[in-house]
Amino acid sequence: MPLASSHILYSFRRCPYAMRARLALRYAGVRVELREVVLRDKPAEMLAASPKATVPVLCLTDGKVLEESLDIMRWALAQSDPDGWLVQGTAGEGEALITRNDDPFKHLLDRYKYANRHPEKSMQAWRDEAVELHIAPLEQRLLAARHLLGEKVALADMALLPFVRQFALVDPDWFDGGDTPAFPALHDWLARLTGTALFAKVMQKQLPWKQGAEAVFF
Ligand SMILES: N[C@@H](CCC(=O)N[C@@H](CS)C(=O)NCC(=O)O)C(=O)O
Repeated sequence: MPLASSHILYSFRRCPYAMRARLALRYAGVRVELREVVLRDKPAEMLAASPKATVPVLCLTDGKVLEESLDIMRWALAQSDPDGWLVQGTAGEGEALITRNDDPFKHLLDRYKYANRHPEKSMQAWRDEAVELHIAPLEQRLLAARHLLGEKVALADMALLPFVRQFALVDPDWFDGGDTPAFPALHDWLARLTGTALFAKVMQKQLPWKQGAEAVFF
């Protein structure tokens, strides 16, 4: 494959994995060509670079391909990490949160979100499990500090943010809880991190990419 003149990110606006990759790339100030993908009609160019066929995929100008969102985040922060996302917390603490998020919590989140496809438990029972596993422990951390690993934003905050947002949006009335949210510290953390210019930027709408279309830079 010919080497490209800029890095290329295959992405899908609402995918939480692609969102975390875009958050890190934008924060690090890495310029990429953004190619919005339609998941049921993925471009041949993306599939040729990454037969695994999930977004995000980052194709670097040196020919390397990163096809895991966390690899893209870490690569972006290795280019530039102005606020020290990589240096918060103790070794392993952030990794443990991300592992719990990406594996058992994501599993429960999908069941809570699409409870009609998983009738072996009620929607509320899926939610209760997700709360016990992940949401309540995150609340405990945020009662102690402004972010998950301490006062400052860490990689773990941004890696978890799109998934916690998805959890909140399944039933916003329940999550927002009127005047008193069930998880006030998490509610506040989510509002703060989604209220930033960075978040607004990564959620900008894009038309799906087609070969020959004018490149969109991000
Ligand atoms: N472990 C991957 C997971 C990526 C993933 O599952 N992305 C979903 C969209 S949110 C996807 O592309 N699924 C394939 C499809 O829907 O065809 C990562 O962290 O990048």
